[in-house]
Formats: sequence, C-alpha cells, structure tokens
Amino acid sequence: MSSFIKLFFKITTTLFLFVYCINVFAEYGLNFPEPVTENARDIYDIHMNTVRIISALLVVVFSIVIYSIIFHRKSVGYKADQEFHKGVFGRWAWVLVPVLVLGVDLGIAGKAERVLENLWLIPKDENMMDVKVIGHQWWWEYEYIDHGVTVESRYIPKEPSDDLYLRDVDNRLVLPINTKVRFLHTSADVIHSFWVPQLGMKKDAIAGYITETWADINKEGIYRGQCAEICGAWHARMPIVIEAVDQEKFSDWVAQQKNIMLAKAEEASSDKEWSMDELMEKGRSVYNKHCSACHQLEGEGLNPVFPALKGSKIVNGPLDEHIKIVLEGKVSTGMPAWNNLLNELELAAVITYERNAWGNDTGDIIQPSDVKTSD
Ligand code: HEC
Ligand SMILES: [Cu+2]
Repeated sequence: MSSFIKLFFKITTTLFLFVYCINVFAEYGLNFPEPVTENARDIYDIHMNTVRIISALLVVVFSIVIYSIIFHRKSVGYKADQEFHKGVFGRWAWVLVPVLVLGVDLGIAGKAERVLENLWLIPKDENMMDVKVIGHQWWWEYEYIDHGVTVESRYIPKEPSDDLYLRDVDNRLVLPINTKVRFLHTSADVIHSFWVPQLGMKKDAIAGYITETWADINKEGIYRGQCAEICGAWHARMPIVIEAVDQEKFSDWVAQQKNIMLAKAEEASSDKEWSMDELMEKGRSVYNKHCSACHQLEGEGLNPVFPALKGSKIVNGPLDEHIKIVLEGKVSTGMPAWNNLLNELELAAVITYERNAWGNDTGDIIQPSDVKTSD
C-alpha cells in the first residue's frame, strides 16, 4: 500500500511543479501571446495565477477522490463512517469550504476589477498621442491626429499555407514605444472591432460614435490583431498590424509619410500628359483600393446591389456621363461622390482604367484636366 501512495504523491507533486513553473518557458506557444503593455501584462498575470490556483485545487480534490476510490472500497471491507456529521470537521466543512472558495474567487475578481479600471480610464498625460482608428468594409484607416498623417491599411492576399495568411497588411500602424497612445475608435459603415491581444484591448468601432482605448507599448516589435466583429463578406480580410518602434524611428517614419503625401499632391497638380500605361497602372491601384469592395476586382459587380462595370453602358458609353457618376455619386445608393475623396489624377486614372479593363476597350485616355473641366 505505502509504495503505491508514494508513487501517487510523486506524480502529483511533479504535475504541480510543472504547472507552477510553466511561466519560466520563454516561448508562449501554448499560452497567450506575450503581453507588451502593462495592462496586457496584468491581464496575463491574472490568467496565470488563476490557472495556478485551479491546478492546485484540481490536484487536492482529485487526490482525495482517487485515494477514496482506492482505499474506501466496499471490497476491501471499508466501513462508512456513520458519525462523520457529528464531528467538528463534519459540522463546519460545509461552511468553511465555500467560504474559502469564495475568498479565492473574490481575490481574483478584485484584482480583475482594478485592471479593468486601468484599461477603461484614459490616463491624463501631456504627451498623449491620439490616433483615430476608422473601420471600413474592409480595411482600416489610421489618422495620426497630432501629426497630420493618414494611413490606409489593407490586407495582402497570401496562400493559406503561408504563416501570415490573412494576417499581413500593406501599411502598418506604426507607433512609438514608451508613449501613451489614445485610440479613438469609429466606423465608416457597419460595426467593426479593433482587437490586438498583445496590447490587452479590444473595442467596437461604431459609426457615429467615438470610443476610446489606450496603450503604452513597452517593447519594439510587430503585433498582429484582427477585426473582431463580423462585418460582412470580407470580415476575415481586415487584419491589424502594429509596428512598435523607438521615438527616433517614429519621427523618421512620420517625416517619410509627409513626403509621400506631398509628392502625391504635387504629382496630381502637375500639367503633365499621362500615358495610357501610366494611367492604367495608377487606375488599377485606385480601383482595387476604393472601388473593388463593391464593384468587385474583375468589375463583375455584385447582383443586384452593385452594378457590373465590365460591359456597363455607362462605362462604355459617353465619357461625360461616366465622369459625372464617379464625381458626383448617386444619391441614396451606395455609390459615393468621389470628387472630394480622390484627387484629379486618381479620378482620371480610375476612369481610364474602368474604360479599358476587363474587356472594356473604349481606348479612351482621360487626363486630370478632363476631370477638372467637367467638374
Ligand atoms: C459602397 C459601394 C460602392 C463603391 C465603393 C463604389 N461604387 Fe460605384 N456604384 C455603386 C452603386 C450602388 C452603383 C449604382 C448606382 C445606381 O443605382 O445607379 C454604382 C454605380 C457606378 C457606376 C455606374 C455603373 C452603371 O453601369 O450604372 C460607375 C461608373 C461607378 N459606380 C464607378 C465607381 C468607381 C470609379 C468607384 C471607385 C472610385 C466606385 N464606383 C466605388 C456602389 C459603389
Ligand atoms: Cu470589420
């Protein structure tokens, strides 16, 4: 008998130590991803402590149960204790055990409440940086309010076998480390949700509302998240990629973004005559970015709401009408007025593209000045 008990306790202590020491492993492969803000760290610690407590309870309870099953069997002649409820333990266990359990529960809940408060209360800080995060069907827009920079972030198609399948974007949300960043969440259409586990926060993005979260990232790196509110057919294709860098790299990045924006504006206002190839190339990227969500990548549309542009009467008909609907949109349909959303070069390019892509072959070349005159 005693050798059996010894073995049993050896196994349970090993199990207990294993669970207790699990956080010495640097690779969190089986656990939550590594937290990179204080709040995320707190959440992680609550999780780990809870797992430790429940593992210990599991071992204690199961030890008693298994011991009892083996040694209190009827076949070994064990006689049930008929006086158990009359002893001190029998009388008080029913009170003490629940009180102990409740105490442990409240201990966990108390800590959780404090962490939740830290998450919800946006700290007051002079150097707080504001980023407006706008959910779109199906991409994210990041507006760096303090820097005058806007980033459009769209997923990059990959093979399902790729590690970054549905997890990679063209433009990342670049943020400085050791800086409090306030995120202002809203949506341009349906409800989306901004979720980056390693930052310990998730918030719905609702059109017409602004909600807040904040993060103070303490480690450089790339942190991935996803839209966490089902928002239509391409819900799975709006990943979030945050690149956390030091202050210096962040300033460089901001300067670089401003240059890109300047160059774009300059290019659009130049009097250059654009070639068909140049317009088609620019047009494709404008189209895929801004139009394909509704009219689809191959211009085939989405019946019955979004008309096909491939073979469309307007797209293959008189130029004036085509320009008009793109610039002014169509009231009370989903078609937006693009004249305030795109510059003249982008408008000329996307119209040229529509008139010459997917088998539409009008051969028309539209210059930025054409869009201007008809405006
Ligand atoms: C949010 C959805 C949406 C987006 C994005 C969108 N459109 Fe449209 N578009 C529509 C709808 C809806 C119509 C149909 C309007 C109507 O009822 O006449 C339409 C109609 C058109 C038409 C007329 C086609 C026809 O045969 O009636 C053209 C041309 C067009 N869009 C071009 C564009 C271009 C260029 C872009 C991108 C810069 C774009 N659209 C982006 C929804 C959209
Ligand atoms: Cu979404």
